[in-house]
Formats: sequence, C-alpha cells, structure tokens
Amino acid sequence: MAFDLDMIKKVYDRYSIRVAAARKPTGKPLTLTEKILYAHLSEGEARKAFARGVDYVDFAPDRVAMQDATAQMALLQFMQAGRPKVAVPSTVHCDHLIQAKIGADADLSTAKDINKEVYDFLASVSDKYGIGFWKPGAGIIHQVVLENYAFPGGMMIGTDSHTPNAGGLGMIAIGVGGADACDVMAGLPWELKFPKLIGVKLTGKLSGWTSAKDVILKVAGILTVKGGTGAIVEYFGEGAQSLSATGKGTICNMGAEIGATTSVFGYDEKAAIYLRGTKREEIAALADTIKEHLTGDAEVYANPEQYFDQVIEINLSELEPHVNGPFTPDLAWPISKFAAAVKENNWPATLEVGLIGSCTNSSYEDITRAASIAKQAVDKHLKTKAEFTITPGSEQVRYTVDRDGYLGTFAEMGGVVLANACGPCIGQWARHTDDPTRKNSIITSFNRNFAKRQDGNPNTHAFVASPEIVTAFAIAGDLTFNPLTDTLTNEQGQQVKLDEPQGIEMPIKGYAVEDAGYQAPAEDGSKVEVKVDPRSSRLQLLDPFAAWEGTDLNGLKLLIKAKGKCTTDHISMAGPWLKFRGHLDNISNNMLIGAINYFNNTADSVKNHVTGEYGPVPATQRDYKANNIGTIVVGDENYGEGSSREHAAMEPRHLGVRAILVKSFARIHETNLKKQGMLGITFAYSADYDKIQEDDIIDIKGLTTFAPGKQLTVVLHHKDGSTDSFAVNHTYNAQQIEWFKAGGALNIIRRQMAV
Ligand code: MIC
Ligand code: SF4
Repeated sequence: MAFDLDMIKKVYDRYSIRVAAARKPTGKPLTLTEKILYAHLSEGEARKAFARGVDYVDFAPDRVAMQDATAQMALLQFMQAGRPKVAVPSTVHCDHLIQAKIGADADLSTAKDINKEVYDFLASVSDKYGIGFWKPGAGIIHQVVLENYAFPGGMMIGTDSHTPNAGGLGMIAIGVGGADACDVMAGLPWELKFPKLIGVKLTGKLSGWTSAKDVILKVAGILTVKGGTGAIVEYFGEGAQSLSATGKGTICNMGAEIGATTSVFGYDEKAAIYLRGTKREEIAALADTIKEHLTGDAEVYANPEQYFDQVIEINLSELEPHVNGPFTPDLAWPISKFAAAVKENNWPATLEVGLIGSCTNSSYEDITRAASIAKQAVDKHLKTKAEFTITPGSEQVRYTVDRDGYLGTFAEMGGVVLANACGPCIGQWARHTDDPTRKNSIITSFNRNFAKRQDGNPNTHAFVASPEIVTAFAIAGDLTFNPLTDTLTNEQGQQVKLDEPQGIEMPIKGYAVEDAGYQAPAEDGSKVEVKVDPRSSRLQLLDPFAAWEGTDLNGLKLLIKAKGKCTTDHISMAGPWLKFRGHLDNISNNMLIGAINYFNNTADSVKNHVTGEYGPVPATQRDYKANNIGTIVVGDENYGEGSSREHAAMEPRHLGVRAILVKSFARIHETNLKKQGMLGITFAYSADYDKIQEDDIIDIKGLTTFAPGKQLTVVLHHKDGSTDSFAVNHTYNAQQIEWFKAGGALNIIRRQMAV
C-alpha cells in the first residue's frame, strides 16, 4: 500500500520548470489550479503555450482510483486494451457492494458471500495488471485515498464523482467514467475541457456548532447543483488555512454536488500535519521544498476578482450550521430558519433515522465531534428518539476511534456501527420500516439526498448536515429542534441543553490499524488468469458497439421526454441494481426507470409507438431494438447529474437509443455519452424542449458534416402533419467526433491494437 515516493518526486521535480513556463507568456500571477494543471499537461501539450480559454487539453494524471461498482466496467474495458500492466499507479476499492442490514460484522460477511464472484474478478484483474486491491471492509475509496495516496500538487482521476475529496490535501482529483480511467491506465493522455475558475475566499474561523460541512452546504446554496459545471473551485484565505485537512476533504468531496469539475485547497500547515499523522512525513518534507508552487500566488489571493471567473466570500466566524434538502443538496437552510421551513413546507417533522459517516464525513475529527454530542445524551439522561447509525470511512479510522472509546459512546447512545462502506448512502440499506407509504424524514452527514437514494422510498425526505448536527437531531427525534438554542426534556423530566461539540483533529495516540485490508498485486501478473463465466448474471464481457452508419439519423421515435430532475440515479438506479454493474445487459433493465415521463407525470411508463400501449421504459426500448427502430431521449437541465457511473450512458447505447437531447448536461455524464459513441446534444434555445410532442417522429440532420462548433438540426414531424425544426448544439471536438463515428472510443483502441 506504500505510496509512490519516486512518482511524487518526479512530479515535484517538474514543478519549477512547468510553473515558470506557465507564467512566461503573460507574466501574470497564477492560481493554484493553473499550476497543478500545467504541471500535469501531457508531454505534447506542455510544449504548447499555456493559454486560458483553450478548449480541450490533454493531461497526464499521476494516479487512478476505482471503486468496485464502477471498476467492473472500467476493467472490463481495460482488459480489451491489450496492455500487460497499468501505466500509472492504480487501486480498486471494495466499498459500494456491502449492504447495511444488521451491523458491521454480519453485513460484511454476507457481502463477501453474495459478491464473491465480483470480488474474485476484481482481485484477479488487479493482480494481473498491477493494481492495488483494497478488500471489502477496508473502507470507502475517498477516505482510503486521502489517508494513503493523495498528495499536494498531484493529479488523480477516479471512477467516482466524489474523487475530488482528495482536494483537501491539495490534489486536483477528478471524477470520471470507467472509459476515461481505462485510457489513463493504458498510458493514453486524458482530455479535459479547460475549466473556468471559481475562487472561494474564506475569512474568519469556525466555532461552536459550525463545521467544514457547513461551508459546502452554504456554497451549494449559492451556486446550486449546476453552478459549478465546467469549473474548478479553489479555496483560499486565512479561513481556509484554519480548517483541518479532513474538513477540507469534506468541502471538496461535496463540490460534486454543485457540478464542479473538482475543488482544491493549497498546501499548508494543516496538510503537513495530516501527512505526518498518517505516516507520510516524507511527502510533507518533499512538499515543503516546493511550497510556493503548491498554493496560488499571493497577488492572486490579494485581488481574486482579477484572476478568477467568479469569486465568493464566506466569513467562517458568521457562518451558521446548515441543513440542506429535501430531495436536492442545494436547498440550503441556516439552522435558525430550518424549523420554520419544515413547518411551512409540511415536511415530516419527526425524524426517524440519523446517519453519520460516509466518504464525506467520517474523519477522526468528525467522529469525535459527533461523539461529544452522543456522550451528552448519556450523561444528561436523554433518550435518543431516532435510530442512529455510523458508517466509518476506513478501517484505520474505525480501529482508531474504537480504540479511543468513541464507538462505545455511540453504542451507549443506541447507535449501530455499520461496515466501513457506502451502505445506506447508495441505497445499500435494508431499512426496517413499518409503512413505506408514510411520508418520513431522515438526516445524514452524506452528500446526496436525491429522491429514493438512501432507501428506495420516494416518501423519504432526506436532509444533509454535519455529523454533529445529525447526532443532535437523532437525539431530539424532531426536525423543528434547534440544538443551538432549544432545550430537550430528559428522562427525569428536566429541561437540558446540548453543549457545543468538541472535536480532536488528530488522534493523540496516533492512528492505528491491525489489518488495513490491502492486497498488493503480483510482481509478474502475466500468468494470472481472469475468468468470466459466460452464464454469470453479474459479469459479462463487452461486445463492441456498432459504428455510425454514415447517414443522418432519420425517423427516430421518442422513447421518453423526461421532466425535471433526471440524475444518474434516475437513469441507472443504484441500490438493488448495484449487483449488475458488471453485466451490461442485465443492468440495462433499470434504464431510466426513475425518470418522470413529461406526458403522464409517471415514472417508468412510456408510450410504445409500435403497439400504442404504455409500458416500462426498458421493455419498451427492447421492443424498439428488436424491431430495429432508433429512438431518442429528451431531457431537462443538468441531465445526468450526480454519479460517474457510465452505465447511465452505456445502457441506452446498448439498447439502441441513438441520441440524448437535453437542455444541459452534467460534465461526467456528457463525457461518458461521448466515450460510448452516443450522440449527446443540447437545445440551442431551451424553450424548444416544449415543442417535443409524444408521438413525434424525429430526424437529426447534419451528421454527414459533423464538425466541432457546428450546430446540428432537429426536425420534428408531429402527428397532425405539421413540422418543427430547430438548431441544436454539441460540444464534440474532432477526436470525440471520431469516437462517435467509430461507435465508441474503445473501438478505436481496439482498432489500434489490431495493427
Ligand atoms: C454516488 O455517490 O452516487 C456513487 C455511488 O458513489 C457514484 C458511483 C457509482 O454510481 O457507482 C458516484 O458518485 O460516482
Ligand atoms: Fe460511497 Fe456515498 Fe461516498 Fe458515493 S457518496 S462514494 S456512495 S459513501
């Protein structure tokens, strides 16, 4: 599990030259983001002048991280790239497939049993191709990466949208689909649209009930779920330097919720403390030698408006704790206004479950702050009203907080410790409920709260807050309670108030762990055999997608016009479907089942234009496929928001959808569509969305002259014989157009292999 010191040295060695070259053309001071990006331009690109505003740029990331639910598809693709070993250090983390039901031990052993085939597959592919393997129980990808692999000034990609968590240690870490990971592991450059820069200046200092989580809950409220699209968010200022590295990780992690490409903090004393505390003194010492390159230039931070495309300022001393939700992470409520919002909106005030932990908030500091509240419940004779669960982010954190007595405190309060895994965060939660039709509330310290995400129940109102606020609410069992001002009645009938949380940033006795759960790959993996049973329901080797036929797409039927929010959870639901992440045909049976049909306001019910009947989306699409009829999916704003799962792009491709036409796309999903050879286009005028009628026959014109920056045309043939025609935009560059023509990027790699 050793971090790669030689690799880090090499990265640091090129910093001075690269940063000087970046400064040269204009002499302008540089942001941290620009320095890291420039230091990671791939060789060819680095020779070109560094210019902001250029469109797509090729990068050479230092590392790749993959979690089990997305690694299966990433590695199934990599296996076809014909390379003996991965080109950059890479790891696989088994965290998403463990279902939370009873508690850590029982759940983990059940998971090992039911997921054996998948774990064995991932372990043997890792062994063969030189990939580090973190076994089930080792922890959640982002926490394990922060503790072991993240380093200031580095660049990483990961097949999970919360990969930016590593920005807390000064790394540019970006969430991608498996096909992108496959390219980087194959030694190919990785392309990214050059981002806009958003600067967040933090002044003041946190105190009392407010924590790092509240910074990002506030930012989400300001920027909304699409405000960070195409941007990297750089945090700076004295307030930033006062935050722990893990607190910074929380902020960067949840930057995914505003659609940001990633978020980053500069290297500072807090980062050095964390590196030393996690037994990486050598990295801190190395980083110290190039400190000035691992933060933005002083002139930039003194006059941020001149260097960032947008600047937000937050005074930590005035920041209130926040609660965000329900159903979307950007509905931000300062705690002083939350009770009124609950009443006004008629959200269920009784809190049924409080859940803390996850990749976002399970640091030592988080756990100790939450435990300081839990302890008061015991000491002040308060009976915890809601159910309460704790998901530690890694075995190292779990072992350490257990050693220091904090898990015992939670148990006394009535808490249940779940496995070191995603569990309830991604619908892997066998929640016990007496009546699923009842409107109910839960609150978590996770990051996402889309409808149905945690327990599959559309009646569950999920809110997001810091672990200490979640703990306080769980004790009160009431969302109209304000822990900062209100009292609770204890078992002796007395009115008691909760004191402010107290946390410890780094364990005084240091971190400890008995078995971190890491398995190193074989030195020579050439003899390792990777088996995929052709009868398996969980794994399926990939067949190439068909190339473009060379003509316009005419006569498409409308599969669905999705209304409102259509996240990757709506397109390819997680929870019970996670088990099919390695089997494209089986998982395709969940395609778009969560999307709301514009014409009947119902999920998973669309008109089959062959039979005239309404039916489920996947079955309807399979019918079209069998009849060789092309279809189109129409969607609203920020289509594909959320996860990095490329299944949301591969399923429609596999089932014969020809194009996705929406008002706007979330970044990762748009790239995933392009990589898989799907046509992803946007309305030039979003009002044209209203012109799409249920029985339309649709043509997409202009594909024979498909070129970067050139609009395509959509023609609608309505049922009454009239037509509408309008321009649509796309963001394909020349290379991406080649992917489209070839039927997917992997087909090009396959072709190159064949020569
Ligand atoms: C999520 O938080 O939505 C997930 C589950 O971690 C996803 C990855 C996946 O769908 O497997 C993500 O964030 O990318
Ligand atoms: Fe896992 Fe949830 Fe984190 Fe995604 S957000 S990696 S599902 S804990």
